[in-house]
Amino acid sequence: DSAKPTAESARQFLERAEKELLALSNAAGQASWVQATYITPDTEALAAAANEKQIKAAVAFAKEAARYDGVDLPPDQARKMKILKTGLTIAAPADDKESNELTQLMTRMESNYGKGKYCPKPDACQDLQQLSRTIGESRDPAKLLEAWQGWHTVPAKSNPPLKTDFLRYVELSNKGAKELGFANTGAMWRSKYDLAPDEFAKEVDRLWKQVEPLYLSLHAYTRNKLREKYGDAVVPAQGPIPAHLLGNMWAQSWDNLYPTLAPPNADPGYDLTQVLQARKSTAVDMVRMGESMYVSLGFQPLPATFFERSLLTKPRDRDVVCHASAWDVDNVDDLRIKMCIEPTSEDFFTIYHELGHNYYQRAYNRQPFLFRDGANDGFHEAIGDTIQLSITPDYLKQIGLISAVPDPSRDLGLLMKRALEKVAFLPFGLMIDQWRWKVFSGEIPPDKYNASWWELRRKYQGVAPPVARAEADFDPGAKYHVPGSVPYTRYFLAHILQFQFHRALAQKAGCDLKTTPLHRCSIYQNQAAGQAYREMLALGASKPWPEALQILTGKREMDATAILDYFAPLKKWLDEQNAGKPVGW
Ligand code: X8Z
Ligand code: ZN
Repeated sequence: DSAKPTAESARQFLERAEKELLALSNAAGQASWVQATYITPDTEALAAAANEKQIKAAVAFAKEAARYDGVDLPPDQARKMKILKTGLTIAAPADDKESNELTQLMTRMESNYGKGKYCPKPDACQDLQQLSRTIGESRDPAKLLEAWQGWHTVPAKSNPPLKTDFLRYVELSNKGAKELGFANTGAMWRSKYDLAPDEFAKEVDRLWKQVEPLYLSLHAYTRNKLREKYGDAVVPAQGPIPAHLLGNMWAQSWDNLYPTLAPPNADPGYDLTQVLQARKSTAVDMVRMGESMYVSLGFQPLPATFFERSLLTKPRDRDVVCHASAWDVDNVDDLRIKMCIEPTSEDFFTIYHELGHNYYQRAYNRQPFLFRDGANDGFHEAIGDTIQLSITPDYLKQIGLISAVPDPSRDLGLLMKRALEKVAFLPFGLMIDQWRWKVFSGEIPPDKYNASWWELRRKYQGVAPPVARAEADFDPGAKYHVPGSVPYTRYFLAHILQFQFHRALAQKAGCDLKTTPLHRCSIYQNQAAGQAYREMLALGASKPWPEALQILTGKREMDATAILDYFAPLKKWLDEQNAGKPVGW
């Protein structure tokens, strides 16, 4: 209607929007759950239809919210309007045919990724889990190369080829974003951080500059060790490291290389994978350990439905999207995780990550619907990772997984293991959206997608493809979040934030940071730390993230000094090892 918007009509509008969006979110959650855990043409169609309804409604409400620009509203209502206008990760064009096409091809991209297999022979297919095991465990360069190349054939072999769908996705989602007043989908993604989009991009650069020297030290040390192992012909003295040698399909975390890179006379004191396998721990056992950690901090046990409805192991008779995720299907307490758990250290840590999402979702479930979200998406990704940092040798001894805590004089090993996981990740966490932002803006045209992907991999990570690549390869499509349309800068932010959160919680837990280094402090069983954490989590998205950060840490800025302090002893040691050797590429 043409009536002039008022504070009262704003209130009524928000009430209607929250009610409708909640119902549509629940319906889309149910349909997407079935699609991701039982991939068939039918579940794909059902999920696409439910997502289309939700996205169309969200776009319509975003447009309607803009009518209240300039109307003086109470702070909560103004914040809800802002969330309505900037909260989408995908905007469908108003045209019905186009919104239909976009939501269908998005669902198809995710399903195709989930179904992806490398089949050297027709009856000898390997899925991502099997190929990842080879990349993580084998030290035979030929086997590593085959597993790497094998998985990287999946995007081009999908039906239709992933790049075909992706191109159209870029086009249609940009059209939708423009209809909402954004320059493109990337600009929309950058608009959610209570900062102007280019200010946010600058903030990300600033944080990267803070941590880059630490990454360079780790990279140089790793390159030297890999040269010793594989020789000059495989690993160059000065150049980037071939991406198939780093123990992970995307070279995003290098902790599988720990045995090769361990400092002498150092020792984390345990190999969690061996411990879990020796104990024959099941997926449920591992989830229960994670749950107990949260319960020890004063969180409530997971609801019974969590164990009835979650997908915890890979079904043998059907395709599923194995990439781990956490869900709150009714936006209240229908918490679930979807994960193909194996008894490994990596999966043990990922469970703590996923449960962080679930405990955040539950903590903010009494907020109005539009505030049932993280303070920003980096917070959401950091909640469980922070708890991972409390998985210390003392904690593992207390829960009975190891019998003795190694002497602190051997702690370089612990730090190295964590750095291979967390520090190695930083440039990867950054580069994916550096690529996508430029793809959405058109600065990277379709005929340069793969070449610019590798330019950025080289620029930020200092890694190179192990064999020549061509534009017919669509290597970005080999990483879940690209076909899954999940923004990635969140993980970079999370890797900075989790150390800030951990430092603040450690102080609240009474760790004396003058005598106990940050990496030895666990908040396990500490009520004060748990209480402080829950206070921040319960805010959800109701306040701008700097306020949530201030409540926990006393500071309003994201700040890399916490991660730098954490790894300072390792940095010193790495620089000694690197003395006189090339650093960088
Ligand atoms: O995707 C994830 C989680 C689900 S939100 C398993 N992560 C990123 C990845 O695997 O690429 C966690 C760390 C980075
Ligand atoms: Zn996550």
